[in-house]
Amino acid sequence: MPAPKIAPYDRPAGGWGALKNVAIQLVTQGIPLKGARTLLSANQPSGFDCPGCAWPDREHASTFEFCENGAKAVAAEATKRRVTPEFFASHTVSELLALDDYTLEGYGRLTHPMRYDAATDRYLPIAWDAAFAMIGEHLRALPDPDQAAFYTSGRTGNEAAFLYQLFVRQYGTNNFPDCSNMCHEPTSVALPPVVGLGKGTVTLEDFEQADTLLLFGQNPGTNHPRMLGELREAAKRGATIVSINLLHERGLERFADPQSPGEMLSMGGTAISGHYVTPAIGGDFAFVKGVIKHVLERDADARANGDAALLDDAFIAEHTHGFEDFAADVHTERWDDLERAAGVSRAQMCQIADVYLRGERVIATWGMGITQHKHAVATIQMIVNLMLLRGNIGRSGAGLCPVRGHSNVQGDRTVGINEKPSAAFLDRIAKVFDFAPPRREGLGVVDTISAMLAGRIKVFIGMGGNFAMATPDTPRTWAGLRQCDLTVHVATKLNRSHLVHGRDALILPCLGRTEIDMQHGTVQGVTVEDSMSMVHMSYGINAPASEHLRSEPAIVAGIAQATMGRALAGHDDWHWYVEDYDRIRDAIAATFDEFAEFNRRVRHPGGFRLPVPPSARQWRTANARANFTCHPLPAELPIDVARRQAGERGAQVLQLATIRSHDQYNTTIYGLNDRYRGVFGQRRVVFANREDLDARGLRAGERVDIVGVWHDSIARRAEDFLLVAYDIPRGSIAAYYPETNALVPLDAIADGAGTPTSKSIPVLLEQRVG
Ligand SMILES: Nc1nc2c(c(=O)[nH]1)N[C@H]1C(S)=C(S)[C@@H](COP(=O)(O)OP(=O)(O)OC[C@H]3O[C@@H](n4cnc5c(=O)[nH]c(N)nc54)[C@H](O)[C@@H]3O)O[C@H]1N2
Ligand SMILES: Nc1nc2c(c(=O)[nH]1)N[C@H]1C(S)=C(S)[C@@H](COP(=O)(O)OP(=O)(O)OC[C@H]3O[C@@H](n4cnc5c(=O)[nH]c(N)nc54)[C@H](O)[C@@H]3O)O[C@H]1N2
Ligand SMILES: [Mo]
Repeated sequence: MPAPKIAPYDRPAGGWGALKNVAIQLVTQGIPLKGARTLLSANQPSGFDCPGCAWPDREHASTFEFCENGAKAVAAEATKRRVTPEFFASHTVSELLALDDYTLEGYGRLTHPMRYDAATDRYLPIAWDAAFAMIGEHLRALPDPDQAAFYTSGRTGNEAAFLYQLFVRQYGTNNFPDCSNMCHEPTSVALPPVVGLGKGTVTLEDFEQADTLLLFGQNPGTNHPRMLGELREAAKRGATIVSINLLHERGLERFADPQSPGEMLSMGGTAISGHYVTPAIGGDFAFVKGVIKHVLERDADARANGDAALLDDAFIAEHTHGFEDFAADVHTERWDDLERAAGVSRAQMCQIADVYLRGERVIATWGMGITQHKHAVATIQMIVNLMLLRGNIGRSGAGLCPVRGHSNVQGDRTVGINEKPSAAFLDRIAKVFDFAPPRREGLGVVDTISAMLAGRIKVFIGMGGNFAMATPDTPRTWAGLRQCDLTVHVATKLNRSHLVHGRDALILPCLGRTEIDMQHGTVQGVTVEDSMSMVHMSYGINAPASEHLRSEPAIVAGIAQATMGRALAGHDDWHWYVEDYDRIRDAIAATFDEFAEFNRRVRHPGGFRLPVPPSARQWRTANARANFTCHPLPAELPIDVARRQAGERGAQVLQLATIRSHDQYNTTIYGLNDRYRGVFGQRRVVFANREDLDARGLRAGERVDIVGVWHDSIARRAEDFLLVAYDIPRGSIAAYYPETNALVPLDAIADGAGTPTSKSIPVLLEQRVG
């Protein structure tokens, strides 16, 4: 293990470092040769969809796209290491709990279904059928199906997800907490009323044609590395790229493509962003509004001078609603207030407005830096307002691009993982499958945890993911999980959620996407939907990590059969669906018109694109128009509320953004470096502005505790972090997730979306004593 150090990084993102780190990962996972072969099948026509992220690829093309972090995700799944019954026999759960997450996942792939045994505090092997029977007994014993919650993490393919929601609805609840509740939920809430669909409107072809890109709050160099290829091409052909980010992320500044011999040899790389804006945490809302204000002012000037209008009047008149009210609302905002809330000068807002006005084809992208805030929904709608002003939605080279996280998080939602299903969808389910699905709204992630704490959720089933670590208010979440009668996790690798368990607990090991899924003697593929609504097939190529693994669809069918008996209308045996996944896809096609002829269309090379009406200027909103929305600056910013609540220590309060290091995939830690940010051999670091440290009598290199400030009296503390002086706006600090989740209050959520405000948590820094 390398000695911890802090050493600033000044080279481009990508480059030789990326190649070297892939090689290190393959060796770490014990698979240098198999791993290299596996990597070559990622996103290939007959290979698997990369489980790394949801960024689309070139039609599952035949050229290999190099991606360091995709390679890490693939290598982590193809690892040689195994967690066997012998492993569990030699460790009590209490012993395992004392280990860190990096160590837990490092033990490798789970091989057998396991059941918790309280007498020995160990997991013991259990036969699949016995495990299913145990789940069935628990579920049938509940007095009310709403006492069970069914979590989904976004790696699950469409087939498993569809079957899962069908079973759960037949069982009788809409309790579908989903990783997207913590992720792009504000996008899914913000977009439908304004453009008629909760998804992005652009394709990769639009990226090829855009002349201006506005990148809000996302770090593609780490989290969507293949996107850097698109940005590099755009920069090379002279497009203007504007990054709006709390931090100067290396990948947004300069990128050397490992597939470009020139860039690799010169060590130079391509400059990406022509403009870089660093708002204060949560300042994007005011920043975008300021940009809009200048756009409107310049347009008014142009008209007054008799010059051509700068707004797309024809588009606004024909396609939109609410412009007049919106413009009046923007007019009332004062520059002083916008500057203070944004942490960006008026001059810079005007400069970016001018860039926007020069653009003929503008794309706006956004990630977690936008969604994980109290005002996330309003911020996204403000970005839409900006785009509508010049008709930048629904024509080539322009549009909205929320950059999703998990590789099938969008698809899971599309096929029915939704705690607030529409009436139309439920009607269709009722008709196709001939049963009465529950109509009550179900629980999302945060509400599930509250319900657990109140004793109203007794059975928790997790289809992938790491609920105990990914969620807010860690000690409270753990208390909630521990009061359950039964917790079940379908997983590929050991993680902490398996150790923070209910009275009964099961770990059900499943195939990963890189593995061959054989059912009834035939190789099965699963389908996924990427961030740009492209649906395609994924076939694993590796032998399963253990002969005892089952596929996710098979596990769902097993649970459903054991719980419901032979009750499914249409086909009375759940296993029938699993014999041939085409049958599940036919059921999906019967349920959703947009999946008509699913099996035929998905076998086209590259798959097919689901309908995205706003990309053709068809607005499926209540008034059949795109809508401008008014959102005034909040009377009191979240940070000011926290300062007031902190009383005499108010002036000391900082806002914490919890972010991903380069060596992690959400709660999975691949390594202890965050190379581009200059952090090596450690994760417990907190990035802070030097002046903020000085003002608090703190110094870089000291160790601190991060302490929560919230309106309730619950003590929240994350201990022992190294202070790193960093180029970050004053008042803002950043540290890695999931270590900091203990600081995120359960009720700190995005208005209207319920997403934990993981990017804006009010905290104090306390020097550690001793
Ligand atoms: N290798 C790898 N790939 C991943 C993941 C992973 O963990 N590892 N996770 C996957 C998932 S599920 C997701 S959702 C995505 C996440 O991908 P991102 O959306 O890139 O997520 P984060 O790393 O959380 O941080 C986002 C960025 O927001 C910036 N930021 C923080 N606060 C603010 C703010 O208030 N305003 C602005 N403008 N910027 C801010 C941070 O500096 C950071 O650059 O990636 C997916 N891909
Ligand atoms: N503070 C803070 N909290 C956050 C965030 C943040 O930025 N800050 N980000 C949030 C976001 S955007 C998200 S999406 C969530 C992520 O939350 P989750 O999706 O719950 O978490 P992951 O870490 O992605 O889940 C990892 C586990 O999934 C299992 N797994 C991996 N592949 C498979 C598979 O193919 N099938 C099955 N069944 N299991 C598999 C493995 O056992 C692994 O341990 O976290 C959220 N939490
Ligand atoms: Mo995510």
